[in-house]
Order: sequence, then C-alpha cells, then structure tokens
Amino acid sequence: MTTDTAEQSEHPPAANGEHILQVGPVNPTVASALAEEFGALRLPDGPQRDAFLADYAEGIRIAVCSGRYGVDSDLMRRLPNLEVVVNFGVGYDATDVAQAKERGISISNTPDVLTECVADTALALYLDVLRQTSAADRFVRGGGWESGSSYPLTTRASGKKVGILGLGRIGKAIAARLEAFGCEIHYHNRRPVEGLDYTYHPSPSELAGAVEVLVIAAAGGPDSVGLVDAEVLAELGQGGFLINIARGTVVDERALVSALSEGRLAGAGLDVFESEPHVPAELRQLENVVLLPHVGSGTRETRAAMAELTLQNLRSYLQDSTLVTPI
Ligand code: 8YV
Repeated sequence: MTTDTAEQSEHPPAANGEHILQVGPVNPTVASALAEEFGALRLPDGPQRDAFLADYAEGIRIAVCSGRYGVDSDLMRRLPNLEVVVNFGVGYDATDVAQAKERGISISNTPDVLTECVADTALALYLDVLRQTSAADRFVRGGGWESGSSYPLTTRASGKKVGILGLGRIGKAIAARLEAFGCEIHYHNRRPVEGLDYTYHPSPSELAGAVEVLVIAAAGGPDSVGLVDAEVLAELGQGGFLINIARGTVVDERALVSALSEGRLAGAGLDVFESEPHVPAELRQLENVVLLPHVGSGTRETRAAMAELTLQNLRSYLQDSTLVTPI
C-alpha cells in the first residue's frame, strides 16, 4: 500500500482507530452502530473490493457479518491480522470455521435469543403444510369457494410421529411445541441427548423411516451438507412431509425437488434454500409446498435482541478481548 493510494481512497480510515470491517449487509441497528459508534469500514462489493483490501486489509482485526454472508475462505485469507468474527445469527456456516480455528480467530454468534421465534416458524410451517392453510387462503382469494367448490381434505396435524434432525436448542423448542399437539417425538443427533423421553435413531434414514414428518433443525456447515438425501426422502415416503428451518444445504435440493414433483413426498415447508434467495421454479409451482424467505428469526423483538447481543460481543471484545457468546 502506498501513502498516495491511502490518501486518495474513497474509504476513510476508521474514525476511532479501531479496525473493524462490516462484511455484507447487516441488521440496520448493527449497521448504524458500526458506522456511528465504531467508525467501521464497509467492505465494498464488485471491482472496488480489491483496491479496498489493498488499502485496508492489514489493519482489520474485527469482522462483523450476518449469518448469510459470513467471512468466507478467500476473504479470511486476505485479512492477515483478523482476530475475531462477530456474527449476527446463530448459524455461522458462511464463515470458514476451519481456517478460523487454524489461525486462532475467534467467532461469536447469537444463540438462545432467537430459539423461540425459529421454533414458532417451524410450527407455522408444520401446520401450514399439513392443513394447507396458505393453499386454502389462495383458494378463497381466487374465488374457488364462492364458485361452489369445497376445499379438498387435508392431513391431521395433531398426534403425528415427528422426527427432529438435530436436537439442539432449536430442535428441543420445536419438540416441546409438538408435544403440546400430542405428537410422538423421535430424533437423530450425533449423540443421544440425556434426560429426554424421545426416541433416538442412529441415522437420518432410520429416523425418516420411523416418522410421518421430518423437521430439520441441524446446524449448517460442511458436516451436515446433503444429510437429507434421496435415500432419506425415500424412507420418509410418499405420505411423508419435510420441514426445514435450518439451512438449505442440509438437504439435497435436487433430490427434494424430484421427490415432490414426482409425488414421492406428500409436501414440504421450507424457510431455507441451497442458494438463497434462489428458489427452484419447480417448487414455486407446487401447491403442497409452503415457501418462506428465510424469516425464521424475523420478528421485531428477536431481531432487536440479536442486534443487542451482536453489539455486546463487539463491545466486550474491544474492551478486554473476550466474547459474550463465543461458538
Ligand atoms: C438469521 C438464521 O436471521 O440465525 C440464523 O442462523 O438463519 C437467521 O435466523 C440470519 O442468519 C441473519 O443473517
């Protein structure tokens, strides 16, 4: 970096001398605090990125990002003095965790504060897919009812056998809600969870074979890519339903689209997709599929709590190099 380049840069240095970088769009409260309180730099997209990094990469110690954009392998490699990634969201699969571990870079996320809202979203999808409330709403709006037709019968939602793939904080909150619906809870996790009266299955396909509805609540990242594949979907079977509020990458999306299009699965409720915001055209045409734009945690209350926790992590790191909620 030459002094000339730095002086001519359109990106001013961090006002308070701290070297904080905002990566990608973040929650508006976090974005305002980053700009106004912390004088953070904002990583540009496109062709300006290289020039920006040439000017500023060496000085960056802290990156703040959302679960969606993260600090990927390439960007992390280009930030030689990065110490910490402060992630807005419980999921941090968009960040290169392996490289972070290797280089001793810490990561924080926002667990707990979003558990209830994400679990509520799973239940909203569960009820909608089985009872077809969105499709029935379209039927009323489209004049189907007034024209004298009856809406077709749907599937009972109470008392089902439901499998939870990933019985962590969010998985447990989903299970607790389903218990209130009289459902029998089965699950698969890397290890059985102590002290819970749910039925454990040693693999995703054994779980899928034992239940009528499979709910994915497993963390994203390299360990869970394609965990729900064609074989798991075949086990779930023609009468089975799939709900995903976790990450699109946990499901083989092509296999899911084929199973739904060919009638080998009864329906699906999806808040997440493999390559967001892209949603396969085939899915949009299916009446037995409910599609949400990744809004699991998207309430005013929860997003405010996530923003607060993100900023607490940042302030704590700046104060004494500790994180409130490290991963
Ligand atoms: C977040 C999520 O809103 O927390 C997560 O992992 O998937 C969402 O609830 C999203 O990550 C924010 O970018």
